[in-house]
Amino acid sequence: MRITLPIALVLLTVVAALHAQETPEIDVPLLGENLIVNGSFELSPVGPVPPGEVPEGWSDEAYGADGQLTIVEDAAPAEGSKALQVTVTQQNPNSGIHGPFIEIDPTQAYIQFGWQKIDASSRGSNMPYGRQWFDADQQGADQEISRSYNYLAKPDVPPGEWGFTQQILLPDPTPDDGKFAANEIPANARYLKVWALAYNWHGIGYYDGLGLYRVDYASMARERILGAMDEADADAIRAEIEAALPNVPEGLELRTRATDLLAEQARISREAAQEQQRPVLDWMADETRTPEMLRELDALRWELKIEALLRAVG
Ligand SMILES: [Ca+2]
Repeated sequence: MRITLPIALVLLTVVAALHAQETPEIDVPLLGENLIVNGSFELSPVGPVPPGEVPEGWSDEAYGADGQLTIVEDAAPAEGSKALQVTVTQQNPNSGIHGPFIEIDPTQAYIQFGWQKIDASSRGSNMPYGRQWFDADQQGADQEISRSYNYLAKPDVPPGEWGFTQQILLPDPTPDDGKFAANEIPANARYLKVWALAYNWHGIGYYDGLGLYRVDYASMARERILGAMDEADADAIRAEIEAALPNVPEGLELRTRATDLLAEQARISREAAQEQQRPVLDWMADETRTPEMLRELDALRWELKIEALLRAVG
């Protein structure tokens, strides 16, 4: 059957809407599968998780506590039917789950997200949800363990309501200073473990819809860079400059500058258009440089015109 274009567009819109419902507030393109296995806890039977065990896909109960985990039929919006319940008490104030080692590429971008809730009867809360980074030997990415993990911001919702939280993780742009921000991937990181905890608190908390995905940073950067080039009419400016250059004598600073700028514009366009995988920091450098480069290109065009006029007069 041949699907006409308008119908195909409608189908695409429906698919996009369904996807949007699954991950309600994510507006970046994702690549591949969820790197967290059983992040929605749908693979686990309802009921208490036996002491010493964790839900399928997870690695260990945080703090080696003794059976404070339960799978309940109380899912976050559009997250199936089940969620993880974590109960912390004055006697056992710490629990939660650690995921297994997940291999990552520190030059790429990721997003971590999830739903959290605390029981309507619970006072206060402390449910740190985040990750620990590990190096190629699966040792903490920082020798100081407290500097090897970070948490997402907590959702701002009242007790009894599910709240969604997300964080985009980008390569550390300054790996040599020995520190990295909460949303940065340390340059030596090759693995992470997801942490979904209830810590130093007593009450009942819930986790559901936990996700970790590669972000398709290239497609966003490509659109921004090539869009800026189109908007500035870079091809037309380029053609004008190329046409004017033969009239500029060799050895003139203006000529060197024009040649360099044309080469840079060509490189950024070429690399933005290609499909080959590039480090996110390279994309970010080109995104930052493009508007300034386009301004310089435009200014150069006028300098060349003035130069040509002066020569005609002189
Ligand atoms: Ca679920």
